[in-house]
Amino acid sequence: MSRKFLLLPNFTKALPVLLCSAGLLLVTNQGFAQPVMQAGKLTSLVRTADGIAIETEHAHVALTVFSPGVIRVRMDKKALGADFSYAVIAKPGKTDFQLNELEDILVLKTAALQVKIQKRPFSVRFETPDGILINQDEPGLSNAWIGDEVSSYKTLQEGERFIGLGEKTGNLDRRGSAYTNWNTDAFRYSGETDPLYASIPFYIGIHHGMSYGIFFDNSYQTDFNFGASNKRFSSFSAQGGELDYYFIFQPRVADIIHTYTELTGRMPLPPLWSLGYQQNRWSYYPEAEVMRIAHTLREKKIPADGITLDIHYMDGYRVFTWDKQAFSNPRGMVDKLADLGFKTTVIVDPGIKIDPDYATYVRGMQQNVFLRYADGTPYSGEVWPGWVHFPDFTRAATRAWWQAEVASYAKQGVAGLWNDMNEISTWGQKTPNNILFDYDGHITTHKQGRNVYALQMARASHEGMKQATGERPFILSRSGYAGLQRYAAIWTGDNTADEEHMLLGIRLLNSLGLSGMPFTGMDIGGFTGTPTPGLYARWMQIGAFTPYFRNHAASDSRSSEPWTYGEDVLNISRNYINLRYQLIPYLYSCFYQAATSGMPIMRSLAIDYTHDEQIYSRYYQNQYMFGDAFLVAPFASSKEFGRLYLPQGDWYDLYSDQLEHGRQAKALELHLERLPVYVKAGSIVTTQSLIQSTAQQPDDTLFIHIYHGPQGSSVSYYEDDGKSYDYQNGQYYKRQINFIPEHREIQFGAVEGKHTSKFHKLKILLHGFHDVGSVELDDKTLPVSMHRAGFLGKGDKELNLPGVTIANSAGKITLKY
Ligand code: NBV
Repeated sequence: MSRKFLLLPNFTKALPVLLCSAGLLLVTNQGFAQPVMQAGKLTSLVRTADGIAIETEHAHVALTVFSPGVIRVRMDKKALGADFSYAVIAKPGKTDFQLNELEDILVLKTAALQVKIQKRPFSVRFETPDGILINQDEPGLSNAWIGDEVSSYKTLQEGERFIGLGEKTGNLDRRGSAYTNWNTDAFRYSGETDPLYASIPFYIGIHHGMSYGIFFDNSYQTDFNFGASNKRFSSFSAQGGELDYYFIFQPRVADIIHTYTELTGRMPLPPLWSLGYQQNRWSYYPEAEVMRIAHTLREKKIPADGITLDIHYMDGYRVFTWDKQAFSNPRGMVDKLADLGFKTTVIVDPGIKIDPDYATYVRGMQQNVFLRYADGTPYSGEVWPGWVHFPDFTRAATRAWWQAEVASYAKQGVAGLWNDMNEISTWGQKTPNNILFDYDGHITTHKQGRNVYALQMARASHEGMKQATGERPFILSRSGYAGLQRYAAIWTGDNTADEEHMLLGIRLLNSLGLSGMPFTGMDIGGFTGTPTPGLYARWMQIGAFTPYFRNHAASDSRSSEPWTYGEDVLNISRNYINLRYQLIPYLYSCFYQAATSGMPIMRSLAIDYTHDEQIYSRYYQNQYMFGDAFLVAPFASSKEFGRLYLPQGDWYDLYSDQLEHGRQAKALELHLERLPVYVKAGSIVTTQSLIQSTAQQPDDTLFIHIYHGPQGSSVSYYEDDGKSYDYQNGQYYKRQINFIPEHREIQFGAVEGKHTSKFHKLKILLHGFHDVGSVELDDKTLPVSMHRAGFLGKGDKELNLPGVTIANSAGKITLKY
């Protein structure tokens, strides 16, 4: 269908003109032609099983009630297409709603919100059940098309803030900024670069003590404007496809993330080893070098779980092959690493070398797996191996081929697949738009396919490893789209060794966490460039408080293992890696929480302290919670003083147990050996004895640190075998631990699940409790003795804490103090 728009140089002076071959031009009140087309007046409506179908003068609309707090809005100029999404896995639940038609508006009401649909012209307004405005289409602009580009314009609310949108540079509060989603290999990106590698078109708006989420499920290039260059609206637009968004209204930001991850899925439990320290380099080779790194980590008593092989392990960068000279016996090497307690992860790039002697390529051609132009010729792009074809991962048969190829790695004992260059990245960085993507039977072009390419590659990698090993795979991806959390962890690509980049990395991870991706990491130490020893040390400390703890460096950087920056830096790095390994019981329970609720592990303060305006300030926006208990305050290593903000509540200095009151800013004297970390009063933190890798059993005592505070807290402590899917059949160990200060009680709920805990004893350590001489367990009185404990082990100023050790029995345990 051809459309002709007459673009007039000066609309207001123009004569009324209507040039319209397809009825797509509007005539405004003033009578001039409009190249921006809105839906126009509502012409009909039908109540459907789960919402309303609406026709307007120029659009087809469907509103679906997913749940009381989730309304999906779909709109197109043409009849709505097949309902297909790579991101959304939920189906609308049976939800009660009322529909009232009034003269000018339709009111759709659920238990959580009401949607007022204005009829003339059509526009949507979301309100609380008692009529408080949450979000509305900006009157006069509403939802509109400019050619194929579709946009929704929302009235900017007074004081409105915007957070999330995945891997985006800039500030925590995105007000005043605009962003594009178009997966890009952003080598050496800066603090302003946009777009980066991954697209997650989901954000959270905050105003007047409320918060809501909008997930715009459209994989074309999308653009988000949060009041940049205008003060009238926030908006989201796509270069094609439908306006298809989910409006989420929940009381708290955490609930919005919970709901968003109900829609797009949650991270499955990862293998335990992937929570350990990962040593990377572009590239460790040959085998002798890999083994030297592994042995040195062990000799220097630097705990670690993973060694990663970058592109040089391959034969001429051909994925699924090994360089026979450098790695004559891959299985043998992987086994030797396993004996030392290491898991091996290998990099895989999507580009398959065009080489008739390369079996993967040959099978790919036979099975017709590659992306093609409309004339049937496979697309060739140039990347590491030379000219390559790219698998069309949006096609089921291609994913099946990839899964079969991936099995070769599983056979060699490889445990992790690192999916790189999957934006798609090529030399020239301009993948042609006329390449066709299967899009699982909804054939489309690169324009719609690009942003979901990495998501589908991660899916195939995940399924392939899962099938081949029967165990939980570890997949790391550079690029992605909403829903990536179901298949992979993500890291923030090629960062730079400077202080600002380290802090930017924290905001990127926090933003990813707000956007449903809990398993995140960055190249600790910086990918390009050389960090100062101080920066390296500070970054390693922060790395210990990130979900995926990976040290990495580019091929032309100096090596970046913890021992390469001198003895002091080695000690600092080791101290914090040790701390990380002691925190594994706590951390694994955080991962369990992420897997079951979507709650990220690294949490922007905007999650728990949403309406405290201080946390958005430039000074404090990098602070974050690591799980429920720890507040991490990252500062550039070059600084001697820092400004800290402690939000509401009381806080303990992790190292000294000194109590600080919240809702106050503080000047901090900074020391390189200490990353400022605080523990929220009332918290429960579980730790274990130091181990050198998760393959090693800790001592049989689980330490339970209780931090006194008026609110107390409740946590789900979780364990399983850390590798298989048996937990899905009840082989897990879970119990609730409650600290109830008003009853002076610490309770352990009865154990759920059939797995046996690693720990036979529980040592309860009391922080900030005064005058506790004994505790009561059942009818017995147990004396409390003093225990030396310190989070940084030897050399740290150790704390002297009252504590008691009891048997870890499976029934309910109540301790009274
Ligand atoms: O495979 C080499 C690198 C890798 O080390 C890095 O982590 C990726 O982000 N890869 C990019 C390709 C080349 C980057 C210049």
